[in-house]
Amino acid sequence: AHKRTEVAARKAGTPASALEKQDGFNRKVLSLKEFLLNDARTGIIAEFKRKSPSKGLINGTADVVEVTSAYAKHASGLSVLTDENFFGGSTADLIAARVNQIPILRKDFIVDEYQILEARAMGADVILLIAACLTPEEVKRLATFATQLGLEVLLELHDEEELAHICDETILVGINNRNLKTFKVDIERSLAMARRIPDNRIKIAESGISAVENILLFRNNGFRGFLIGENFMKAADPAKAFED
Ligand code: IGP
Repeated sequence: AHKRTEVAARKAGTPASALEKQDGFNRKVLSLKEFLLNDARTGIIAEFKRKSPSKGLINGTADVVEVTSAYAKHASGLSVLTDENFFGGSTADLIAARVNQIPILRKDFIVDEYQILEARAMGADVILLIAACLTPEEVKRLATFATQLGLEVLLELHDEEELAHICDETILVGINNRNLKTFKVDIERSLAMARRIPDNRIKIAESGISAVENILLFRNNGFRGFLIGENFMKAADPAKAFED
């Protein structure tokens, strides 16, 4: 509900027709799917996240261009938080990260087509749809809209009941290891759930990944992508943390 109010306010300031004239619309979209399937890269989607509801302030001083440029050398994609309220993110952060030539996920709570137009305008390649926030019909509608704009869609699941949210347009399926209500991370649960996702989807493990062993375990269970935020961001120098 909070998101809808926020979106309505921005819509009143900048109508959709004005967004469509912005630079991002002329950009060629980079495919996260293709980058994830390219074995010359790590499969890691490195996330720029300043703070979070579960951890509070993670890194207040990190420079978005410096950090994402270091990530981009080895990562398969970037994820940039644009939600300001809970995660301290901004559109400016994503626009700054756009200096990198790898796919960028707009990390936010998307509930309205307008936010997808914004994502395209600011230069994102992929949007996130969170099953826990949307009905299967809403996922279908928003994913179709995003696909028509040339964007890819990452559908985030946590519970088995949410498998019904998968649709033709959601080729990228993320499983959040973290329960959004209790903040508890449970990797075994994600591995069990992954077995129920159709083989023609690219599986991405999200949250709480802090060791190479975690990545190998996910990889051995058919995952192609590994979304990592805090583990790098909490370091004094996140750019160096990724290189190590
Ligand atoms: C990254 P972590 O534990 O590596 O910082 O997690 C990412 O998975 C997490 O930030 C996330 C998220 C979300 C944030 C997963 N789903 C939905 C905001 C909204």
